[in-house]
Amino acid sequence: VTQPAGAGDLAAGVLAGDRRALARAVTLVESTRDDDRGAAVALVDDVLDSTGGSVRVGISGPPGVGKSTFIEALGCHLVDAGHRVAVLAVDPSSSRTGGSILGDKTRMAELARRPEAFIRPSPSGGDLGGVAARTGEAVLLCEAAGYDVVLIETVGVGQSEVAVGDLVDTFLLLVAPAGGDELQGVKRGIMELADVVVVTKADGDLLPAARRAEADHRHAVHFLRRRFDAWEPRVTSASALEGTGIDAAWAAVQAHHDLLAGSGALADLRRQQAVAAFWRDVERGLLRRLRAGGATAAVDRLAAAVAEGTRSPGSAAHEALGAG
Ligand SMILES: Nc1nc2c(ncn2[C@@H]2O[C@H](COP(=O)(O)OP(=O)(O)OP(=O)(O)O)[C@@H](O)[C@H]2O)c(=O)[nH]1
Ligand SMILES: [Mg+2]
Repeated sequence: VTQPAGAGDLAAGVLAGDRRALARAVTLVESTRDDDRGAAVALVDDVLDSTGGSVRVGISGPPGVGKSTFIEALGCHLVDAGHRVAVLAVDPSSSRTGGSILGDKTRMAELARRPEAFIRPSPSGGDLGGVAARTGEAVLLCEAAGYDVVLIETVGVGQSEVAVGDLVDTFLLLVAPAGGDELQGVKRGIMELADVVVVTKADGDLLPAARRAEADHRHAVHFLRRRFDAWEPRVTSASALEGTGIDAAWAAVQAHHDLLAGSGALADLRRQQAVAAFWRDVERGLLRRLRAGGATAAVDRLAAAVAEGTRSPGSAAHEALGAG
């Protein structure tokens, strides 16, 4: 593999824990330009021996539930405890709005000021699968730079939680202080991804509702499928505004992580995730290759024939792959 000049310097900067080098490295792996890809993968390979040393946590929840405020409070709590914390985002809407999940950086202003924290908005553009793949590489770069906690934020819309679940050790779901019918609003499939459930805004007038929601969710998770047989999801509540329950939420994450690490399940999980990421990249790459070059027009004609009903999807795909 030939590397452009400076790639080795970038790897050295990342390994030295230099935040500016890390930021440039993440920009490189997020680049959608084909000619950046070689340098990006060479960079990740260069630092690969120094990866794997973080607690990887996915944090999700519906819009407005308090994700940004919670991550700010948790991040500061962890930095105070001596951790180095990276916050990344997978934003399913970024391709639509051009915006970013962490665009409201004002909500994380305090964490952003800490030298022990690295906050990275979601890459804009591209499909969710591509964004998640590049976020997986950003996780490795953060680990190589010495961050021992990586938090990946995503808005709860369905697919994005599944994509983040493929990247993390522990999945933390934030839910609103509401029970009863509104509990039904949290999709069962999403609840089944959660290792830790935290009811937000457990303060002031909302405190009784938060306590009820905590009990309701504790009851509910008992009957759901689990991500790991040996771990029954833990339910807690917290107020990011008052700073209460943040330590308990982290203790639950830590307990889950310790259990996985101690049993060998963590190594298995990460191996499976890495192999799955490989196949997803291969699939996406094959699709891109098929659409590029001279095959585009032929493939488009086949798609049109399927739309008109003159070809079956399977027959058209068979020919498209031959043409690719
Ligand atoms: N009472 C109370 N309000 C909170 C708490 N945490 C967040 N909020 C409020 O809830 C609103 C949404 O908070 P955010 O942290 O922006 O929520 P989010 O989930 O990041 O929102 P999106 O990024 O828009 O999906 C804000 O008005 C916060 O002030 C809390 O612990 N207690
Ligand atoms: Mg937010």
